[in-house]
Amino acid sequence: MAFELPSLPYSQTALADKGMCQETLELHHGKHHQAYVTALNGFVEKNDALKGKSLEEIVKLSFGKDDMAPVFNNAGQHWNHILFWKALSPKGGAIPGALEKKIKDDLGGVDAFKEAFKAAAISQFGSGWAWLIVGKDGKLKVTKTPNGSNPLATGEGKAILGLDVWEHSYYLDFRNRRPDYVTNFLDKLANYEFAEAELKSA
Ligand code: MN3
Repeated sequence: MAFELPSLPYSQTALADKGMCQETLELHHGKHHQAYVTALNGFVEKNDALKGKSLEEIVKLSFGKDDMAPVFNNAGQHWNHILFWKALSPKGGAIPGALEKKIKDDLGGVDAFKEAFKAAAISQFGSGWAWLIVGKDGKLKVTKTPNGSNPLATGEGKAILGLDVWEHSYYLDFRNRRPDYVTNFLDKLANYEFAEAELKSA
């Protein structure tokens, strides 16, 4: 069974007045994410060790292996984007009560969380991702990873929110202004309802 591009959980125009235009979603979902899926399927087709494995299994087994780097990059990016589309919402930005309390307890409050997330997203040199995760100790933590890597691969914890900081994710809407893209995500686009549901099932 080949991997497939998941449908967006909203229309391609749904985020336009929230700072992510139709053309960004057309290219990012329809071209970039699709390319990772197509490449991954090509590797699975040629490698019996990957056949029948879940996406999570392929991410974990290919992580940190030089000869598997192209497999990892595409499997990681497929996994990352599946989470990313769910982490955006036309009704984003509002933090529900249980998640807000957890943020206050573990990260010192919403303002401190947003500052930490911005710092991670902005300081990721080149391409990569910023994450809100539930760590091994059960506490929320803000982290970042380069390129196609993620907290599943590194074993840091369970990602409940992720932000793509590759230039293809923000250049049409924010040009070179990554900090504005990150702030816009945290205040207007982030699907904290999804994050809270993932927190509860962690
Ligand atoms: Mn991307």
